Amino acid sequence: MKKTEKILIAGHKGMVGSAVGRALKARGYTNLINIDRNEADLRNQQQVFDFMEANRPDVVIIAAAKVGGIMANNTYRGEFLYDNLMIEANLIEASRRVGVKKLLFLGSSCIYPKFAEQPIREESLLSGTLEFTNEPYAIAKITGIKLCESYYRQYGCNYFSAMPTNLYGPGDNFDLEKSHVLPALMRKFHEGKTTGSDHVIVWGTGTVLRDFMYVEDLASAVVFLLENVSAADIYEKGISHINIGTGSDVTISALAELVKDIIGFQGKIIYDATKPDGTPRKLMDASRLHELGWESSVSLEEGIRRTYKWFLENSENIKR
Ligand code: GFB
Repeated sequence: MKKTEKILIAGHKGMVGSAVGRALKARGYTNLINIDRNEADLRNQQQVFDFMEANRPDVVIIAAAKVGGIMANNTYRGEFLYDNLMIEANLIEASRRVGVKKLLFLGSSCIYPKFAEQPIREESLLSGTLEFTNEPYAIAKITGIKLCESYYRQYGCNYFSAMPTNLYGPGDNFDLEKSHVLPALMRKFHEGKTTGSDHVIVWGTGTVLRDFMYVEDLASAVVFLLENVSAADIYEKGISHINIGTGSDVTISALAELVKDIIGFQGKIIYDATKPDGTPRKLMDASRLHELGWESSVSLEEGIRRTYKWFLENSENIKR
């Protein structure tokens, strides 16, 4: 990929999109463009077509999506399905129409069956029932995977998908109802410490496991894939996408204890088992990406420390 390629990051303001922008700039890519909400609502096909016709990028990264934690997914089910379907369909079709040379579509580990064999290999896709709480989002992301693959098979488009594990880091959403677990715990323990609260509520039983990747690692994997992997490398292996994971997971209770210790909260942890646990485990098998030459490098403890430092430095404008 030439350093002068015009690269569109759809979702450039989000945690993933902004980290990818930083990683591309650090690698010397100078021709990055964005698509702002006031230029086009990504759910509006004509507005996306008009933007792409006018800007004609060489490369497109789809990091734009309606995202959230388990509660948001289970509450806004219609929006999670409709918005994500429209965003991906408009961007992928518009890219084809204007001849985008390479497109990378990002999804999530929730695309896999609730009880997929662990660690989860790419071949497990569509092999079983999805987790109910995030089924709409999962179906939208699976459709995006299949759209990229179908455009490769029908039109020869160099479009493929990567499925990251649970992500966290600078720029995350810290809204206590809509966010993912790690930012939610960070905010809860921080506020508990500053207010002198004697306890913090953690949702669920704390027994389920998650594989957490620091978003700067994810951004590094995205740049690696853009520079070293083509759609043919994926589809000719008989898979429809490639996993991005750290290779290790922790229980939610171990995560809570780690965040609590790093922040220095002295109170108790109380588990609210009336809240859903979701999928019992989502450990990604990232061996294919490792074989291609990429490994994650930021440990969970280091990632939490960096995120908390960012949280303290940006507390006045974090998304709450
Ligand atoms: O991160 P999270 O919301 O999403 O929840 P998923 C992970 C686990 O943490 C669940 C527990 O068992 C939650 O019950 N948890 C404990 C909490 N305390 C909290 C809290 O205060 N807030 C939140 N949010 N969780 C998402 C999917 O599933 O994973 C998305 O719904 C996406 O679509 C994302 O795929 C990566 O990991 O369960």
